Amino acid sequence: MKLIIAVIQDKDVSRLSERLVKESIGATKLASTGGFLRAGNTTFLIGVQDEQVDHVLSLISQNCKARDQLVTPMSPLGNQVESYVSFPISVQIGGATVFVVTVDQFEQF
Ligand code: 2BA
Repeated sequence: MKLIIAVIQDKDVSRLSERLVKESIGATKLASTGGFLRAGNTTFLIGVQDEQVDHVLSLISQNCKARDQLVTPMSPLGNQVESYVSFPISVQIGGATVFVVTVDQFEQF
């Protein structure tokens, strides 16, 4: 058995959720926050049999798309701690960041 941990942009969550429910694939959604952008995203925990992994990965890739987002990080100006200049940069947020890990044991009580 595998646990698929997928960090998904909020905009893609309902489409992916609907697809997983439609295919009777169990999933848990956790509200999460990206460490870089500090914006909300959603982390799916999806427990599946080994032979289902490729199918679930294809559902994720079909339902999640990469987007460019303008962000305005604050950068220090010179040596003056209180002076900052901000300039927008474009960051591409992937369709999904996915980890597949082996599950040693699975129980439901
Ligand atoms: P964030 O950490 O908010 O990152 C959003 C996007 O910002 C990233 O998209 C990447 O394109 C960019 N980015 C991240 N760190 C950067 C840096 N130090 N310098 C410049 N640009 C940077 P993705 O790579 O598609 O990641 C989307 C979200 O997936 C991340 O949101 C984070 O929540 C999660 N994630 C990405 N890599 C991860 C990892 N190795 N471990 C755990 N979660 C991860």
